[in-house]
Amino acid sequence: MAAAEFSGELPPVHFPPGFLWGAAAAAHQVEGGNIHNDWWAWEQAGRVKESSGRACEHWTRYPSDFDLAVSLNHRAHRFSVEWSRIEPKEGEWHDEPVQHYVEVVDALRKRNLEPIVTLHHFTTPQWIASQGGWNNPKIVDAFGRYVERVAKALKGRVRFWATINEPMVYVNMHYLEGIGPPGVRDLRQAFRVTEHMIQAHALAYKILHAHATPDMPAKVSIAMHAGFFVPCRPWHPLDRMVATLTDQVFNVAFIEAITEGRWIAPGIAKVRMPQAKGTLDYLGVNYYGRQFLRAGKGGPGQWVGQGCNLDHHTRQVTERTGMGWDVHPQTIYHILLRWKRLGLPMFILENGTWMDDDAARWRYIARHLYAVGRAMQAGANMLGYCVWSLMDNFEWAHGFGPRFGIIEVDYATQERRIRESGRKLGEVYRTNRLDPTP
Ligand code: IFM
Repeated sequence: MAAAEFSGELPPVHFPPGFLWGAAAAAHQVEGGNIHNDWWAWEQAGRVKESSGRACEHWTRYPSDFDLAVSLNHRAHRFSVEWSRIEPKEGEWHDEPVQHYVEVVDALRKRNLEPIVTLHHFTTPQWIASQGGWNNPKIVDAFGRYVERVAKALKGRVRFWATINEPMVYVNMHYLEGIGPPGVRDLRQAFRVTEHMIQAHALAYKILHAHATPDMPAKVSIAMHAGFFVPCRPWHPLDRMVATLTDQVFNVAFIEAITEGRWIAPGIAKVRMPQAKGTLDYLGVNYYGRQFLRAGKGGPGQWVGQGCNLDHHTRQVTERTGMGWDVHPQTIYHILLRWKRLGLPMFILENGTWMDDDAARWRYIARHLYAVGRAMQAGANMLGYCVWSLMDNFEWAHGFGPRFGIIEVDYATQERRIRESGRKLGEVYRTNRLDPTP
């Protein structure tokens, strides 16, 4: 889709009635007091500049936070369950947090918000992290036991599940870049962790389906971070090769494993993984921006080649977010048309930005959403759209500086203030209609 297709002369896009409009968040980023996971231990060890601490106190404030979402015409909400609250020590199961999440789901349903439940969003209980975490094959069954508890407790209450949030970002961040626990930079471990995540997803899929009920059939996916890798020097064959290979490992391999039951093992040889075949009911897509890659000695943080800080891309990269990420709404259109070939419905489980200027945030959201609408006109079967995020929150290694919320949080007082971007998005959610934004 060419940039001109975003011009003001274009017609509005319309979304179907029942489209699941919402926002997303994750336990450790908003709840506060998640003291039994590896991120907490990492924070306490001073490996990041700020600790998640009380975060947004969403653990207790969720009812009023959901009221705000309703006031903005939301119809869905994505949140994650914190494994380390339910099993803070190996084999020591706590019912109270399980009951809490049942109440969270009931609070959503009472407000006509469709719950979308993530089971792993970057945090892992410290007890298993200290035994090697996702690098230890034992984690697959351990994860299964936890999922079993959650599935039983939420039986008949939840339709949409995301087993693992952005598995490949998790692997990148924690096992290649080393900016999250355990802070490893090792390609071999990165592959092993990926393999365990595929197995854990497949097991969770079976458990969630076993607990589904006829009136609440399970729809299970991962939340896939849809990377879009661009050769830094488009004319350079090695840069092109690096971009293609990274796409293969980052985007294609996990999806092929959970649809076809084939996985690229260390050494890039295909191996069969029959238990994972067909374990995807819809595709959850997270999209933020493109990444530019170039040939060079593969360093920590990349599967192959090197990342590029975009500084010299003054022509291709016309706008950047507060995180320094590229802004390129057309890409979400191409991504959706690419994955349409799976023949599955898709759901944007995350899209949004941190911009100092809220008008720029709205422009980012509106342009991406418009591209989603155009993709739907071109045949992409979309279930809904969740903006990241309902409110400002703890952005992992970056602490509380980045503000992704459509609702501002004053961390000193825990006051919430709806941003203008949130109100404008709420109007789209109410009317199912969006005009193009130049
Ligand atoms: O905050 C994160 C989230 O946890 C996973 N997806 C990307 C977001 C913004 O960086």
